[in-house]
Amino acid sequence: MKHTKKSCESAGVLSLEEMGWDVDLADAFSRYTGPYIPGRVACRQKTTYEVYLDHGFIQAGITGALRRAGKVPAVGDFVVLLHQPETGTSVIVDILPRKTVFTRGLPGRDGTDQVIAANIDTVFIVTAAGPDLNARRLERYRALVHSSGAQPVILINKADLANDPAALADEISQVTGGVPVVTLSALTRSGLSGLDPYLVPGSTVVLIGSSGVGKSTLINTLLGDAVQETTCIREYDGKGRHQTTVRQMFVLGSGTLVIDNPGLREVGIGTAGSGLAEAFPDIVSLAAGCRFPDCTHDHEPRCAVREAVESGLLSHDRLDNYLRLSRELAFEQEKAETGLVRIERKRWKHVGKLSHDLRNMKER
Ligand SMILES: Nc1nc2c(ncn2[C@@H]2O[C@H](COP(=O)(O)OP(=O)(O)OP(=O)(O)O)[C@@H](O)[C@H]2O)c(=O)[nH]1
Ligand SMILES: [Mg+2]
Ligand SMILES: [Zn+2]
Repeated sequence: MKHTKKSCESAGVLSLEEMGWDVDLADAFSRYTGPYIPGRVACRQKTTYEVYLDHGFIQAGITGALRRAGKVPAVGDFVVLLHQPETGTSVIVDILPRKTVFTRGLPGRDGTDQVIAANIDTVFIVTAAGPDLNARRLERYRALVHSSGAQPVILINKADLANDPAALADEISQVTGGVPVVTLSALTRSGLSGLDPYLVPGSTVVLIGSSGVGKSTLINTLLGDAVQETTCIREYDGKGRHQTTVRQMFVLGSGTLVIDNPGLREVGIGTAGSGLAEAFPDIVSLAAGCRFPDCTHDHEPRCAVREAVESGLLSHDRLDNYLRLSRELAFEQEKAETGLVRIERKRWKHVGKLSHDLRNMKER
């Protein structure tokens, strides 16, 4: 497979359609008449966005209205842009409806989930042979991916460091409930062809995983180019290791869009509630046999889930992990809701002030 150069350099090679533009997006965009153009966000740096256009590329800011509404474009978003001839700059005025949203699960300050990327077809959950390989962590990532609507694939990188890569893959496959597992080495290129089914033209893949598992190395290998040397957005983290600090979309020679990500340190579960059920289908079906419909499988009598653990049908670790994740979820949801209440309150204060001002005007 031939792969070409990176992001901004390769920008302009694709048409909107080749980036995933479809009738739904065209329909949503059609209500913008005037000097508007559509694009797709490739990179976000503080206040500037790099946006792919139909066979083009542009740098843009966002409107104050969008920022005030808390609508922050994410990498992968299709957006509406307006060129401002007076300043010679372009601004993003709207975000078109997202097909999938992949959130970090950690609510932002206002209680909303932090969006990692939008309009994603496939998520490569990258881990590496060695200490990072951890079934519990993978389960956690899977729960996040499942609620996003994208297809998860687990990549075990650094296969060159494993004594028996095939055995590793087998072991991980036991606990991933049918999610495909690909073992490879970004360094030696072994196993790389296992990714071919997902690297199809026009589809968008995002790479997530702990820092240091080799996400950027894999992207370089797929691009056939050292991206780090051509992008300035890497910084030294003091631990003697380079680290990606910005999310960025690249175009592979295959026509696939690939998004590199900074290593995720803490992956919360956020409001990805439905993802929990997807990651633990065994527990969900067991729970149907619990005496209480709202059983937490913690202390209630006649709990079918705990009985399954006692009879050896379900592993104790797995239930533990499930319980921990659901507690975390409840906590995050509460935080999110408190955030919402705060926003509501602010809005009512604003409305209150408005009607007060209006009354004053009438009285005058
Ligand atoms: N042995 C071996 N080392 C690898 C492989 N892939 C990556 N590495 C090394 O792992 C280290 C980290 O690689 P990166 O690509 O920067 O990791 P990352 O996941 O992008 O890390 P962050 O950007 O911090 O999230 C580098 O020293 C790579 O050379 C591999 O397949 N085998
Ligand atoms: Mg990286
Ligand atoms: Zn129960």
